[in-house]
Amino acid sequence: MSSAATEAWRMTHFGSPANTGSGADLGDPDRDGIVNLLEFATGSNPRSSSPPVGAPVKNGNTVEFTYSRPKAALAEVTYHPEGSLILSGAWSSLSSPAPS
Ligand SMILES: [Ca+2]
Repeated sequence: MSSAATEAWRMTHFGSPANTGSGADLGDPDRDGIVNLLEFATGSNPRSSSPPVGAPVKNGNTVEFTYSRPKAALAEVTYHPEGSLILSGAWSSLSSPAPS
């Protein structure tokens, strides 16, 4: 992915707008298991180990999953949350989050 917001984000964190090396979309220079594209999409710091993206929380009979979506990423990233009732089952789309 390459656009104005992602290039600016790479400049801020890696000193270059290029989608290569440490700043590549699938790079994980802080080795926290979260690739740069997901760090950008959820607003975490790609140069410092971050906790997992969101955490499911039981609320009555539902499970809520909350994650951050920075405004800069909303213009460039399409979010498609998916879920499964069993770990070995097929994943299916969940309701899309409301824009914010
Ligand atoms: Ca990372």
